[in-house]
Amino acid sequence: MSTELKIVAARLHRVRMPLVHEFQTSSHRKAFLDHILVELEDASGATGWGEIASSSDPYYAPETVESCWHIASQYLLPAVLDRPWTHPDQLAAVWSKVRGNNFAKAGVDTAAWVLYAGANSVPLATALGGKRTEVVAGVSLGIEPTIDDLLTQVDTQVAAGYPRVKLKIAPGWDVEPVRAVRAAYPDLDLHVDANGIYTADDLKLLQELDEFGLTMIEQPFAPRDLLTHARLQRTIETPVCLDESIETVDDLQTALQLEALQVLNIKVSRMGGLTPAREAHDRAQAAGIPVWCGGMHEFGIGRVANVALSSLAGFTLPSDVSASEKYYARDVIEPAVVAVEGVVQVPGGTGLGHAVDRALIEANTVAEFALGPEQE
Ligand code: OSB
Ligand code: MG
Repeated sequence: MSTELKIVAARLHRVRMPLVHEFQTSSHRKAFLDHILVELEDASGATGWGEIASSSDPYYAPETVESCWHIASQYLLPAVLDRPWTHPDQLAAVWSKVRGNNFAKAGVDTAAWVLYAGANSVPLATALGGKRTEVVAGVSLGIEPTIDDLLTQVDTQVAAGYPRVKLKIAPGWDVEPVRAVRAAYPDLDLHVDANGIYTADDLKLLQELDEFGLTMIEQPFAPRDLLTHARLQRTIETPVCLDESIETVDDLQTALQLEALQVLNIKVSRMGGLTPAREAHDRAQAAGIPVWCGGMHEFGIGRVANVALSSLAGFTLPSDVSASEKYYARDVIEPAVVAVEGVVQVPGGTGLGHAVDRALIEANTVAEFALGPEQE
């Protein structure tokens, strides 16, 4: 695959989509999301789409929609314009001097991979080296007003066929909701995600979760606090999973060395794109650490990229690639992502493998930015 590509126009679309069900984590509550869709156009007129799935607020990661807009429009898009390339790795090298800002990079990187897969007439998953034709999806459930509300949510998702349920936890919403869900579903593949809200003072409380046979405890402590993650892991059977702690492949190497994790959540956004996400997968696989693909409530474009990534061999645990309809009444791609009994098909069409619904994107666009011939 060595087709030469050159991006001649690049556009950002800030798109606002209402969520079908409000979502609450340990830090915030959301009714709609603004994501930035990245559209790269090459000299042949073909386009590749990517998604910058940053939260509006800097609570999950330091980035915001505004910071991503700034970085993508002022640094990333100008860097890739009018530069010949044959593989997305070469573009990732171009913006490597921009530190951090992984969500912004991820959207541009994904668009480049989609363009690359399309130009070489292969599905995105194949371009990445994925072999699976279907991936198992799990659902992530936010903090609910009451345990009864949570049980209703679990009932709905289990009835829909999802084989794995993850519960967001936070102080005051941890052992009791987990006990209730476990009592209702003794055999369910269940895990919890704290988004880094606990501290070393909470070790005892987290150890109490060990009795529920959880598949993992995800990111109990602050992102940089690898030592406390390692300390918890030494005292419990339940695997510790890292999410926010791992922003680079170097972070992963450090965490592996410290034995701070037994499972890795790979998010395309958090790692800065499919290029570093794939590298993290390779390192984890070499270290014998199972991985799964985390989500950021992606619209269809980012969601399909997550599905493609999850087709790699090391993604042996269910990924956060639930159906579009769990979050959005209508998605920006056609057809939407569907899950049947918790299983999502890896698209077999070239490039993204789904059509992009431009009319819906235009109808929901709140800001646009463009670079290219028509702007000069
Ligand atoms: O930690 O996985 C997380 C959403 C926003 C911020 C952080 C997280 C999440 C999710 C999303 O859990 C799950 C999904 O996209 O299906
Ligand atoms: Mg998480």
